[in-house]
Amino acid sequence: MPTRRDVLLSTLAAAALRPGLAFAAEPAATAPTILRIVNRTIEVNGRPASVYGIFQPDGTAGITTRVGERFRVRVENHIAKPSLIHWHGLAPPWRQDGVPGVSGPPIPAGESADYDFPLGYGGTFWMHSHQGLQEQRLLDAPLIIRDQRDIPGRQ
Ligand SMILES: [Cu+2]
Repeated sequence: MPTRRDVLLSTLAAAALRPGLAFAAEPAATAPTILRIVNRTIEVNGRPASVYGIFQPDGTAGITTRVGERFRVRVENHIAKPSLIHWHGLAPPWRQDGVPGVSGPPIPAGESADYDFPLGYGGTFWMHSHQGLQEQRLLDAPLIIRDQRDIPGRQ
């Protein structure tokens, strides 16, 4: 049975062989990936520390997706304060850029916001809050966009 990695690599290989064709079709609508802004406790020097985090419902930190997919995400704010997530390294429409007071208001406690834009390039990025000092309290997570460079033997 092929693994997700096998499927991803074969898809990317097909895209590399047929540049301009593989990602030309409009992808079918899919359910958004849920990202929850949450409180969590970690251990620092043997003592508990209250910090934030960004996790999918299955516990995955942040998101890993690939070029050609849409960035279709719903951010749920599960902390008691307003928050907003900036997609560091991506180039979304400016209203979806996640900078409070610039691209839009923060997400109030208990509410959510939806994001949907195409991913035109790959890379290893991160997502983080631009609200107050939330980033310094670990309100951040990986943001990985795979592309043909993930195919072994290619640069
Ligand atoms: Cu940033």
